[in-house]
Amino acid sequence: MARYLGIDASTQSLTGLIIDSDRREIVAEASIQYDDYFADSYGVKNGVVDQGDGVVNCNPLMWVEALDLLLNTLRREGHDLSSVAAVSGSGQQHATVYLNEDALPALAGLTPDKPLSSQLAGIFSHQSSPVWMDSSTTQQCREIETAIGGTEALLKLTGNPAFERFSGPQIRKFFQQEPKAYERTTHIALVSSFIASLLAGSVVPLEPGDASGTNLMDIHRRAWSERALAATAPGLDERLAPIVPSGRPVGVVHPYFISRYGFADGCIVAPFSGDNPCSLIGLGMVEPGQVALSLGTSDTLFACLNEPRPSSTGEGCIFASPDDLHYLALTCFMNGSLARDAIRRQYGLNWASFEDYLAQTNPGNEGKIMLPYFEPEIVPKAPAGIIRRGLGDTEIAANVRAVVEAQAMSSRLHSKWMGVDISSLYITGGASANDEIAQVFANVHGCPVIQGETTNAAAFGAALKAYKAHRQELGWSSIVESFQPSNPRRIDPDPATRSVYDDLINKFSELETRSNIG
Ligand code: ADP
Ligand code: XUL
Repeated sequence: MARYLGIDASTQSLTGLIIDSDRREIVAEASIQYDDYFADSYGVKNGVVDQGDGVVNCNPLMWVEALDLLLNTLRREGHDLSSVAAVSGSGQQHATVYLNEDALPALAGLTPDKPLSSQLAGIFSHQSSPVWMDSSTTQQCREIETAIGGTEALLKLTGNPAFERFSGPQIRKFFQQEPKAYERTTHIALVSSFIASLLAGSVVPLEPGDASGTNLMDIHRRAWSERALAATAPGLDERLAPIVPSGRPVGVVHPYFISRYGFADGCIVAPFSGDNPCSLIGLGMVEPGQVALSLGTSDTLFACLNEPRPSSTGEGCIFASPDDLHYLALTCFMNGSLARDAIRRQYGLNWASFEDYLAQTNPGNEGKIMLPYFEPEIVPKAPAGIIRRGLGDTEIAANVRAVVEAQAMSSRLHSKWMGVDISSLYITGGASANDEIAQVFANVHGCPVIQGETTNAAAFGAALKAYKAHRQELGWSSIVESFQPSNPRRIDPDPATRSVYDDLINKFSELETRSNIG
């Protein structure tokens, strides 16, 4: 019997998911919600600390504590970790972890009699990790683009223009604002490679899926670009572990995890990738043309591509797929669950009543529209601020519908650059369990929405990645096919809503333009 563990270190939680390759099913799923455990000790809300002025970060020691908690939980729930042949994972993309010279010996020398956090508290050269919600690096973005020869040049080299949340601009800001701490930094990891490093007890390589969210990777060679590194910060090449293929093991679990949690000696650690790249795999998208929607903290719409075809409109990102062959085109909307949650809380609702309000209101919302920028929006680029048209603040039901319709229309408008025909949408993420939300997306896109077996495709994709690393001889198609849900839930669009949304989307687009957004 072979089992594989996928760990998703996402914005709001750390999830562990175990698959059984003989039974071809998910046998365990457990999550540690950061706010439940760390609101006081690390001051997090929705998993992060919002410092104001676009600065959003998190103490990386929280993720360390969460790993012990998660593995304890899996054990307590009776899951035998000795049957896990390999572990891989996914992380919220772009966030960086800064390590000092004590990191390597501390990781290698972990002893099982103390928790990780008490042994690793001193390994950071920077006590806060900027996360993907940080938007404070506009100046660094422009500097990097200029040094490379302009936006087009960076786009051609890395597949992406400089985005505020990407790791390169964040690293440059750290180097500029805290040069002494940068000097003390021996390794810079991503959340993904950091969690993998904890498991392996050494600083492990990165893989192309998450490395492509840094503005530092040559997207064609799937290797660090010396030009991009030089444009970002001095001595960066010495501080970054190499990029290796996503499907190749990078180590075995450290004895700490064998003694404490019963992992088998020799259990493989495969490289961790980003949450969106792992969701691509978890949703079975290993062929070009398929499109998916993740309704997590952010909403992301992404497609599998043959070629790294960048967005000429500056709306999208190109990442390498962890299948080590294809690419991932992605549009990221900051105000996903963040905005739905804000509306839910504003009107004192739970998810059931939120869903009821959606069911009770008419598609098209009688023409009432909202631009729901509770936080500064990534696409279209816009400062924080809620704009309502024909919509009163006190109309609960209409506000609930307006926020979801806005998100669905925005995802339709701002995914055109991908050049793919969206004939169905696979969905994942916390809000994908909500049928009424899924129905709005199906109606607005005019295509069926397909719900998978788990709302955590990132952790599932990570577990599949672990399977692949252990069984290198297997092709990706056969791996994802063997785990295809036998009876996926499909939500069909209501054809009567087609003309409603064709009309409303024009008004929505006009409102975006008139609001000087983009
Ligand atoms: P992330 O991976 O970014 O941490 P998740 O994919 O775990 O996020 O999604 C978490 C979010 O899912 C929560 O913030 C919450 O707003 C949303 N969520 C959970 N259940 C529901 C539901 N039934 N309806 C709508 N949203 C939900
Ligand atoms: C993608 C992005 C977010 C994070 C958090 O570019 O910034 O989707 O990966 O989920």
